[in-house]
Parts: sequence; C-alpha cells; structure tokens
Amino acid sequence: MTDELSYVEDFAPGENVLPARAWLDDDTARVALSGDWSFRLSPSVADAPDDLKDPDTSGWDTIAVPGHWQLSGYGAPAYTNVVYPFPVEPPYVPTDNPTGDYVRSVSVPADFAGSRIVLRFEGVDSRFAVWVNGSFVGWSSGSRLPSEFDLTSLVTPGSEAQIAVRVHQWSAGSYVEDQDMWWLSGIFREVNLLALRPGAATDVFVHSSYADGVGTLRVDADVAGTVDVPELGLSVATGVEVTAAVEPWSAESPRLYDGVLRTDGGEVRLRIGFRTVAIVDGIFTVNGNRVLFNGVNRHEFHPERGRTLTEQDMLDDVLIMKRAGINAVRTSHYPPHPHFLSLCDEYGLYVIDECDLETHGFGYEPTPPDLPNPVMDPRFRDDLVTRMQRMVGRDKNHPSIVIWSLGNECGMGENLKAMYDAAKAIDPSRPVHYERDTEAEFVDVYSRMYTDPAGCAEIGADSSKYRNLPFILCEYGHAMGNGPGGLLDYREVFEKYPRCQGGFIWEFIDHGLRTTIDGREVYAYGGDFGETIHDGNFVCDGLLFPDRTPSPGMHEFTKVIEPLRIVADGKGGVTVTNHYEVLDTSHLTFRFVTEVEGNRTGSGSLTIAPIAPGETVSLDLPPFDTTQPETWLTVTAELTESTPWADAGHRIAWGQVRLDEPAEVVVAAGGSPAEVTAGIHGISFGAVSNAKLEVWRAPIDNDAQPGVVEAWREQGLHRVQHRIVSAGEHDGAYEVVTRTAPPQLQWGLRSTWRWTTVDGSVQLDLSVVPEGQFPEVLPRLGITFELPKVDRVEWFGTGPNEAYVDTRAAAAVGKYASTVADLQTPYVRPQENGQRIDTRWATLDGLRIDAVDTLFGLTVRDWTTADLENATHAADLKPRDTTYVTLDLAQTGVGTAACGPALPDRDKLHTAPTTLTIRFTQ
Ligand code: IPT
Repeated sequence: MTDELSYVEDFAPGENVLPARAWLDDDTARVALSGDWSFRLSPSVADAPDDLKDPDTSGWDTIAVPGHWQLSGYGAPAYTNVVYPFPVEPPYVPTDNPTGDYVRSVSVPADFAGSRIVLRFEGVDSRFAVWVNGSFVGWSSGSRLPSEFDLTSLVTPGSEAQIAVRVHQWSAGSYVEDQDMWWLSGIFREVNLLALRPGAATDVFVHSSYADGVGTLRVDADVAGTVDVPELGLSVATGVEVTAAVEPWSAESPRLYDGVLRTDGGEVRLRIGFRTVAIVDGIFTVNGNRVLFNGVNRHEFHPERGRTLTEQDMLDDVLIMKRAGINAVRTSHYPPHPHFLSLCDEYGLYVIDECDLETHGFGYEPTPPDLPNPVMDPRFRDDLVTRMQRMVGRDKNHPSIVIWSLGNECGMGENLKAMYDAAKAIDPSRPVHYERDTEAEFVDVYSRMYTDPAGCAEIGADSSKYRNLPFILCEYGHAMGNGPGGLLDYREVFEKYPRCQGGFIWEFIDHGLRTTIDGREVYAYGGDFGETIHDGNFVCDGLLFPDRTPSPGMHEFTKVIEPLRIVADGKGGVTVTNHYEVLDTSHLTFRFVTEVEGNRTGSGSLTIAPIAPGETVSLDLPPFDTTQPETWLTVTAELTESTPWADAGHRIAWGQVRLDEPAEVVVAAGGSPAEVTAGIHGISFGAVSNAKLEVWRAPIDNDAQPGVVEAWREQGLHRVQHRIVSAGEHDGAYEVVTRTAPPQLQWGLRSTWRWTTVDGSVQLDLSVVPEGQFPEVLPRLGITFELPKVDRVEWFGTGPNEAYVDTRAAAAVGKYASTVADLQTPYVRPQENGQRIDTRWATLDGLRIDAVDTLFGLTVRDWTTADLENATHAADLKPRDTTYVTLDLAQTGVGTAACGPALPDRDKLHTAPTTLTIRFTQ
C-alpha cells in the first residue's frame, strides 16, 4: 500500500478534482471511454497490488464500463435500508473492502493538441483514484456526482495514454451514502476524455425567468460570447439581460427555446425554458400558479444493470410518468444521470434534485456516547458542502429543477446549513428542501414523510406553523406490495389546503434484481445474495414492478391524480372539473359509453367548450334510458392528437356514473332443500367442494405494520378449525351449522349455511355470528371453496385490476374476462392479491355465481392462501390441479402501513354478525 491509498478513509472530498461546472451540450471533442476495460478485483486495499503506475493486465478479466462489478460476475449485491453493513466508526471502513482496478488505453486524438485535456467521470461508487501514464492524478468520491481531472500535462495528443482507475466499495464516503438501495460498486456511469478548447465556455449559467408574458434571459459564462435564440430573434452578449415575449415553461406545457452560445472556442447548445419559481404567501408557485406535486420518488434502477441506466431506460421512466399523469420527481436520494434531467426539461416534469447524501444509520439524534452524525461533524463539512456545489453546479441549467434538496434522512446538523448556504450562493433562485429540518429552521419548503392525512390537514389549516412555508410530503403512499391504499384521503387534503402542495409516492420502482436462485428465476431482494445483515423486500416498494410494468398501485395513483375530475352531480348529471395547472381542455376529446350489465348500449362523443383550469362545468348529455338495472355511463377524456409522450386516444381521465336507481333486493324464499354434503373438509355440491368460512389472508407487506399480523396470529386467525355442529334438513333447507375457531382459544364464528334449490340454482343463505372474545378486526370474512381447475373467469363487477376497499378508485364497473393466471398480481414477495371487489356475478368455466343481496369480493387462484403465504418469490407459486375461489363479504383494506400511518378504522373489517346470499348455477 502506498501513501497515496490513505485517501480511502480521508474526510476530504477528493484531491486534484476540478471545480464543478455545468453539464453542457457542447461541441467539445471527446473520446467516449465506455466499453471493455481490463479488470481485476482484490478482496481488500492491502491485497490490491501496488502496480497501477505500470500495470501488466495480461492476466486480467475484462468488464464493461459503465456497470457495477457485482452485476458483472464479481462479488454480490447487498441490500440494507437504514443500517450500515459495517461497524460505525467514521472514517474507518472494513479491511475487507473489495477493490476493483480498471485499466484501458486510449489513443488521444492528435487534434486534442492545444486543448485542455480533461478526464470526466459521471459516477463512480464509492471512491476512486486515477493514474495516467504512470502518474497518480488524484482521487474523488461522491458516487452520484461527476469528477473531472486535468490530464493536459500527462498525455500526448496523437499517442496512446494508459488510464488506471482504482475503485473501492467502501470509503469514508460510504458513511454519507447510506441510501435505501443495493450496495453496488464500480464505474457505473460514463467516462469521457474531453478536449476543452481555449476560448471555449466550460461553465454556463442560464438565467431565464418569466412574468406576464415576458421572458427575461441572461446567460453567464466563464468565457464571454454571444447568445442567439433565433426563434425569439435574440442575439445578445453573455452577461447581458434581455427580455422578449415568450411562452412560459411548466411541467404541463414544457416550452423550450433552442439557443446557442458562441464563443471564440466553440458552441454550447442551450435549451431555454422561461419560468419563475417563487413562494408567495406560503404557496409554492411556478409562473404565479400554485403547483400541486403529483410526484414520485425515483431511484435509478434496472433489474439487470442496477443503477447503470441507458438513455432508453431514462426515457421509459419519463414516458411512464407522463402517461400516468405524474408531474414531479424527487431524485431520491442523489442526483440522477444528467440526461434524465434533460428529458424532464423536454417532456415536462418538475424535479426536486436531491444531493448524494444520507446518513440514516446514525439515527436522527446522537445519544451520548454515540458519535456525531456526519452532518454535525466538522470533519465532513468540506465533503458535504462540495457535494452540494457539485450538484448545483452540474444541474443549474435545467428549468425542470424547481427545488434543490440537501439529501435525505440525516437528522440535523450545521453542515446542512452550510450546504444550504452553498446552494444559495450559487443559485438564489430556487428554494431548498430538507425534510429533517423538522422545525423549519432554515429550509424554504416545509416537508415531511408519511404523515397521515389528518396531520397534513393540521399543517395546512394553521399558517402560523412552520413559518407559513409551503408544505409537501417528500414521501408518502409507501407502495410496497399490495397498496398503497387511502390515496384519496390525501387528495382531499391537497385540494382543501392551498399550502398542502402534494407529495411524492415512495417509490417509483421495485428494485428487484433479476437472477436465478435454486433454479428459479426470481427478482431478488435483501437476503437473496446471502447477506448477513439486510432489510429483505423493503427494496421492492415501487409503483412499478422491477421490469417497469405497472403494479395496481400505479393504476390507482393514476386515477387519483387525474387532471380532470369527472363525477356524478347527484342529480342524474355529470360535472367535469379541470385540475390542470395551466392547460384548458381544448386538447382533449370527450366520449361517453353506456352499458347495461356490462353490455354496451350506446356511445358517442361530447362537445365541450374548453374548460379553464379550476373551472367546473356540467355536461350536456343526451337523454338515456335509465330503466334497466345496472345501467352505467362512462365519460372519458382522451388526447385528441399525439403528444411527444403519448399517442392520440391516450386516456387522461374518466368517470363513471350509475344511471338506474338500484332496486331493493328481494331475496326469493328458498324452493326445496338442496343436495349438499357436509364433510371434514367443508360443504360440497356439484363441482363445488370443501366450502368453508375464510378469515385469513396471506399477509401483505402493509399488514406487517407493528402489531397487526402478530395480533391476528395471537387470535389464531391463521389456523382456524371448522366443526360441523349440525347438518340436515331444516325449515325447507339443507342446513349446516358450523363453528370456525382457532385452537386453544374460546372465541368462534358460528355460521348457519342454508342451502336450497331455487329455479334450478343452488342458493346459499349464510349467516355468521361471532361468539366469545372475538377479535375486533378480521383480515377478511368470506367463503372459500374448491373447483376442478378453471380456465376462464368472467365477471360483472369491478376491474380490470385488483381492488380493495381503499384501493378502488381505478376500478370501473364492467364485464371482464381473464384466465386465472392473469388474475394474479405478481408481487415480488407473494402476498394476498387479485381481489375484484363488488362483484355482481362471475362464471368460472361452467359455474355461475350470483350475488343476491350483498356484492362480494372475488379472488380466484390456482394455489391456496397457505401456498401464497409460504412463498418467498413469485416463482415459488406452482399452479395446483384445483382452483381456489374466495367470495368475501368484506376484507380489511390494504393501507400503506409498511412505512406509513396505520390503516384508518374506516377501512377495517370490524367483526359483527353478518349475512350473505349467493346463488350457484351449473
Ligand atoms: C424512508 C426513507 O427516506 C426512504 O429512503 C425509504 O427508505 C423509505 O423510508 C422506506 O422504504 S425513512 C423511514 C424511516 C420513514
């Protein structure tokens, strides 16, 4: 080990790193160093041969740059959320510190002569040093931040240069990079060799604001030049302010003007968005308009490449967001690849750009004799301030960025205030966010995570709180597994209190890594790579599955945040409210469809004069026949023309109204006793076998909320037994009385199942009465039975996706069909899923089931609830020869308690006497 290697545990941000500058789209000549590099992994710094001045790479492997070595066949990924996977003793890190050496040569173009030759890294995790042609160049850290080194004196244009990079998995920097994600190392973003020509601008700051139809532009650059914006007829010197009539930039209308800065040394292409961010009377505004953040927290993730994303991956993310109506991204918890920000400018997304900083493993408050959190420790100050300067420096020209964020989950400390000041010194125009400034001592936006709707309302209602700052939820709606439920409650608060300006769902995508374990193809989560310390499937808590397909939570969020609210007016009519920030509805086509029991009876388009933002109009609808039961009107608004992010016809909003007056249900008196048998496994007739009461669901992640599943298990709900109390003809029915109860405990559910034959169907009149000290809340209450394997399920009820009592905003009433396989939601960690709430009838191959008095929740699968509960990955679930059907009278909601408030009482299934009438026809 040479002295040069002591940098691994140095508090400094780096050595010989050039000052931060803007990420520029310029005509700088460059050699991209993506591709194969020679690679050698050593188990520790001490084991890494001291040969990078003159490495003989003949015995080395090759590795693709950019990439993570753990996803390229070296070592293994590891996941922790909060905890450090190493002892906490900054700046020290374990001796077992995987160290990757990367070497390649590059021919330095002859025409680089006369230029400043700079080696630029966009992101290296976690700390690295560079040698070029045998000389030590410097080192840097800040995994998700760029680093540049001046090589001018070390390389010769027209000849080969050898570049050696030593990368360490752990470093003093790891203490401030404790984000909730996989620990993945290596050169994971691009490397370029640049030739900065003399006289070329290398740092540019575009100041472009907007007010009342007028844009104000001033471009500052480190080299003087002229800025041309042809579309505006502008040609102006750097440093000079000009105005012009412009269209403003906003997320909904991301108007950009192409410009070019010309200096003696070259050209920089500018994409100018005129917009003004301001906080006015406690309201966060863009161009004077109140913003409602319908946002997501986005980690950079790909199931095979980890945090190495292609431009296509980034575009995919942006398109998915735009199509879902998402208007904002918090770049949790580090600056993203700069290309992503350019896409946000272009397609229109508001961005909270967050610095590469989290020290969660220290907790929020040190308890003596605990060590100070790095944000309080003066030894870390320079690194942290530099991180902020590097982010703001790199990203300052993106109109999409409307807020800077210092980082995530570090508690409070003076270094944070220093970072705040550093951001303001460069860019006073944007507010600064930091959630753990819980008393709003210095931040410009008040922020919390996972506060319940009532807590948000309290903040919104009291302008004396938190310096009357705008309030956002930087995280809410924890999207782990089945959920998030209850999003409508938040929407209400955001609409009622102007200061409550929305939030960011945690999070956009599940970070499941695609791999094969024990012969099964799975999305891996914490523990799957043999980690001794890990946080399991907490890494899979996104609105998208790892392959970017939407989970039901994404459909639900999309519905909840729709820019138009299309609802019944309570008088047989329909109103539309425009919740856009700046757009009217002239880009939308409105259509309607009427259906009777799911069969289309009419359709047409509606002519609606443009609705201005904030305005509500009543629709002028043709007269409808409302005499048929289950007559539904669906009104949709779709894009009339294609946009850069969606095709014409893309649905923007919809609403459904029931037109008929639901008639009172008259339950026909039973005909004659039905032929059923009651045995040890339940009640059977025809194809239906083993019908019994069901109270258990395969626990969802949100049931893991402190105490909930444990309490359910203590009450024995996961292992009830069934006793046939009596069976036989009684009062014109075949009546089976059962008692469902757990071992050892004295409470139970006494059910009376009365079976009759009515009009050729078998009718079940079920009544359930709880006895003894029964649990207050049940996961579910329904009946389960078995059928010979079912191919096709058709139902009239809600769909097309799963819906629970608190996740049913996106469920539309209609007639649907599916295979059993397609009814399953493939949560990365299997759990209860697939319910279609409020089913009226269903056919399962030859069997038809009708709800008579109460609608039921329909769940159909080819495995048992126990199979689902015991599976650790979706691939564990193997279809059986039997289909298992559950008809729920009710089920407890799903909520978002995996990392959020407890489920509201309203959404719980409270145990009480109840009845259900259902008819089976085969
Ligand atoms: C919160 C973190 O900020 C986020 O990174 C993520 O870990 C999330 O939790 C859980 O998925 S912190 C939590 C203790 C509220």
